[in-house]
Amino acid sequence: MTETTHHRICPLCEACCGLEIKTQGNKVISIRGHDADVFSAGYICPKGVALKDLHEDPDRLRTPLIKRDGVFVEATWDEAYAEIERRLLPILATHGRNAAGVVVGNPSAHKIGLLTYFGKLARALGTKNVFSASTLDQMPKQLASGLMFGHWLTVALPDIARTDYLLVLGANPLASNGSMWTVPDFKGKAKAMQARGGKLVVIDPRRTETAAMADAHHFIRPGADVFLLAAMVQTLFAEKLVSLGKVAEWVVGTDAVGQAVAPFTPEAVAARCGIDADTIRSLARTLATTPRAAVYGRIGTCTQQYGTLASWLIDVLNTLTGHLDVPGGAMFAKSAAFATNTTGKPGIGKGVSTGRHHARVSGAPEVYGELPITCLSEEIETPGQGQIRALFTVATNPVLSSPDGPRLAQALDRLDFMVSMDIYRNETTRHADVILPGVSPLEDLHYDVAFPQLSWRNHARYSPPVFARAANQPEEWQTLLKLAAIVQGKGAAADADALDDAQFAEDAQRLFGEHADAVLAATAHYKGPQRGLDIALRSGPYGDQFGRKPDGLNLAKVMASNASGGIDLGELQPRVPEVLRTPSGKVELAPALLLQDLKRAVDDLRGLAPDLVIIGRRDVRTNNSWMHNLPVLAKGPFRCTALVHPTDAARCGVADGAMATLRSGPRSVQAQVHISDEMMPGVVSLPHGWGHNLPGAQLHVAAERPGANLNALLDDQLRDPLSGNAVLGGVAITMEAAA
Ligand SMILES: Nc1nc2c(c(=O)[nH]1)N[C@H]1C(S)=C(S)[C@@H](COP(=O)(O)OP(=O)(O)OC[C@H]3O[C@@H](n4cnc5c(=O)[nH]c(N)nc54)[C@H](O)[C@@H]3O)O[C@H]1N2
Ligand SMILES: Nc1nc2c(c(=O)[nH]1)N[C@H]1C(S)=C(S)[C@@H](COP(=O)(O)OP(=O)(O)OC[C@H]3O[C@@H](n4cnc5c(=O)[nH]c(N)nc54)[C@H](O)[C@@H]3O)O[C@H]1N2
Ligand code: SF4
Ligand SMILES: [Mo]
Repeated sequence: MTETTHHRICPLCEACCGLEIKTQGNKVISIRGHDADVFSAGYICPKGVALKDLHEDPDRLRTPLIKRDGVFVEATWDEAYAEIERRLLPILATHGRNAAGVVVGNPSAHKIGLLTYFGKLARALGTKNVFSASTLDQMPKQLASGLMFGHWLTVALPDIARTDYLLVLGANPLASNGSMWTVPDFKGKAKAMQARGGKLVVIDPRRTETAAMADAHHFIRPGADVFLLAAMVQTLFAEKLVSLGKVAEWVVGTDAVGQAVAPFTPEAVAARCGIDADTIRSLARTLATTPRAAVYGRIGTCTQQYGTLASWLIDVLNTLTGHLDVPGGAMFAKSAAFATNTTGKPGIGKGVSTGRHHARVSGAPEVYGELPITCLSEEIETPGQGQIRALFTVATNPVLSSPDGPRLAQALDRLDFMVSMDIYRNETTRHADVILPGVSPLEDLHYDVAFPQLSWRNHARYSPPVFARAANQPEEWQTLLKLAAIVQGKGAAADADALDDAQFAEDAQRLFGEHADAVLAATAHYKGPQRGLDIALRSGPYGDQFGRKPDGLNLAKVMASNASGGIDLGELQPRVPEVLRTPSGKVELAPALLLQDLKRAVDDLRGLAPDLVIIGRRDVRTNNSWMHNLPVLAKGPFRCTALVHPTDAARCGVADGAMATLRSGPRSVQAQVHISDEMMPGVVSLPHGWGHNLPGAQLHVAAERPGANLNALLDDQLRDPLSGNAVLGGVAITMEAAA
């Protein structure tokens, strides 16, 4: 049989590496990095290779399942849709729109069909009970960026190719391959920076893989980044190091920031963050006096009670030291498609706001159209008007990925009806009444919607499917349209493609007015996400404008570049003021919401350190909660261990390799101890996404070494009040040898 070569963007993490996949018939022969890829240049990690195992995994679902008398039975797609219509519509009719909830998870960011069509289901439902993994992750960064720059995805990114100093807080890109910053081969790029004399400095309660390659590493008390960052800002003002540089005329709020951080002297914060005052001053001075420098913070700075403040102060530092929007500093990508900061009037906009509605039970404000996922259990449990009785989960496993998973598992059993779109019967989907399987990534076309907006370099790359789908398997966008049609009372027999055409006609009218017919005619040979992508590319900043700029991009051109590694659109370019979408047309350095919240941190300056706190961890061979079933990744040393500093191990009486019981309030888990001086004393690290020993899941490989569920220990009531993001680190625990 002949061998065929395909090129495909890896959908497993935010690095978006270009892969070269060789196949024979319906078998994957090999997967390696695509050397010619204009963006990732051949880089790959072990997970990319695991796409073969994912595609071939016998546990991966290929047929809809309906639960009958507590047991899942295989069903046709028509039967599954009919069951959903039969059971869901009476709930909505009796209890109203908010009786339905929807949760969407991480893999949807890596599937264009899920990402661009999930909203159609949510809108069809018309519920305010919309939740996602964003409030377990980056919502603080999105809110801070939105308030400062005007849109939720206008995020300042280190220009690593040209910088000479990179300060990293709460990120471990050597394991995670980067996040809210698409930067394949971070290690190679950081080494190149060091080779030209640049410095990498890491702030982390653990001496991580990234910290180990850094020029300096400082332990920080978990959750205390806001104090360190505010004291660095205070130092800039106190030592007259503030110099906004090129963006000065576009920044407002500098003086207000100076006043707000006045209480945060390095001496005042040193004990609170575990970093001495001299070090704090020196960090601020180096940042201010290095011409090309940037600060980057990620999940460790978001998943804490001051997540939005910490995310904001990172860009305050970038701005006050003259590093915003200049080469070698913190810059903005210019995406070829789908970026709100390339549409509408350049330089001004509506900005972002929160709290258009509130969670029924907790009163938590809506942020970016969502409520905090940590409100989900109580919204299901608490009786009254608007109680969630029916739930859709789309590519998410919150029983493992969200705090107090055991409580959520119990809540899911109280639902009247639950539908999951997923590829596994796992810890969450076992609770569903109907499971609708998604396609394997190798059977799916792809273009990244979000990540080019966060990329270290501008690019446009498209992936055709490697394999054909089974004849009866719909694409995920078609499934979402079907569900939307059912909810809207159009019936389970509605034709998804016809619904899609009607939707495009409506959107084109709104977006293109008198040119709508021409746009529809020019793109009529595509359907679904491909059509949306062609329209976005052609009307985008590099687009052919439907023929008015013949050299510009369209989908056909991006498709044609697949084998040669995509289209390079060059290094990041200065974009202020054009990138801004704030109502003032300025970089808002001192948003009122944030200054107000900073008072919380002032009150907490003398907060006491608990004796022992827990944080999370990632390993390059894992991915959140769902790749532990792939043999090529699951083999090797056991990764779900609790890293404990020797002094804490001695104090708590736990031994290396033995099991320990970790407790927080009424919750507890048992985990295997690994004693390590990588840890800051007083801090224990345990990865999340484990705990594959729950009945009713079908994950044979993962169940062999199930591990402990970190989120069984965490409290779903702990949130950053501004963004609604869960607190996943710095939570007080106790530890003892397991009985
Ligand atoms: N304690 C703690 N908890 C955390 C974190 C932490 O650091 N500490 N990190 C948080 C973060 S950053 C995130 S993003 C969340 C992630 O949490 P989730 O959004 O729950 O994502 P995953 O755990 O990756 O689970 C993905 C689900 O999607 C399914 N899936 C995979 N591929 C596909 C597909 O192609 N189609 C469909 N339909 N389904 C698919 C998988 O089977 C699985 O059920 O976890 C969060 N939880
Ligand atoms: N291999 C692998 N790659 C992944 C994932 C995965 O599960 N596995 N998940 C993907 C997802 S969904 C995401 S969101 C990204 C996340 O990407 P990263 O943000 O790089 O995530 P982590 O590797 O968890 O690194 C977070 C670091 O923060 C530190 N930390 C914890 N608390 C604090 C604190 O209070 N302050 C500071 N300064 N540091 C703290 C932790 O010790 C850890 O080293 O990774 C993505 N990539
Ligand atoms: S770093 Fe690994 S998982 Fe992430 S995109 Fe690249 S190959 Fe895939
Ligand atoms: Mo994430």
